[in-house]
Amino acid sequence: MYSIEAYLPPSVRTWVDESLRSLRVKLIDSGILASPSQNGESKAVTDAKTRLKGAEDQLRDMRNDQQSHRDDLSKDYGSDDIFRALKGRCISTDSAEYTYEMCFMERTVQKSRKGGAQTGMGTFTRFDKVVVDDDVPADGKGVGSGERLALKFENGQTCWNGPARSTTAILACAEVDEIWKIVEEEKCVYRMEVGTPAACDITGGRSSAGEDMIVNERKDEL
Ligand code: MAN
Repeated sequence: MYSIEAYLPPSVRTWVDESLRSLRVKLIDSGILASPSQNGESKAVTDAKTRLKGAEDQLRDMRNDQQSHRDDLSKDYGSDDIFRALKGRCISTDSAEYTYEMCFMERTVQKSRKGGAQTGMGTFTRFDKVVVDDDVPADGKGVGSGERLALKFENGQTCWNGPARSTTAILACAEVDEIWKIVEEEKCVYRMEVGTPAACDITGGRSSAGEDMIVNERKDEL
């Protein structure tokens, strides 16, 4: 093309040059030709890639959502799904220099009463059974003795020079949801005693593992 141009008079050559340049700009604008700043990719291809990336991100978010609903469904919430209704309900209490919070089937946290950041004491992993042997105080706010249902919260914030924080919340029958007591049994291993009406309804239903759920021996005492 340029070799032909060389034979053209200068004015015609300029006109041909300009026409070619404006055609090139139109092709780039309409996405047919790649602009030099687009790494050899036309605008149409770049737009399509952006849309694909957006759709992929959306799909990934939806898959994550679906997985968390599946995980939730596969967790054992006890007979009649009593515990499913409690999921996410939070109760808290002050003990020494901290406020402790337990959100049923979600997480436990420790917050300094003087303010500042909160410390994760574990996220809910499973139900467990623990055998306890305590005297019940006069106000009835104690786990008593026998086998009790417990909520395990694990993989919390790592303790300096120690394990990831974890909490065992032992449940006993009570009229209201309440944290009765919190002790740090070992460094960063916490034990909570929790009263909840949900524990009163555990009357020998079957867990998904096929084992008998715990019969709360304190039920008749109340
Ligand atoms: C914080 C709290 C305590 C814990 C120490 C460990 O002060 O989480 O409960 O024992 O860290 O360093």
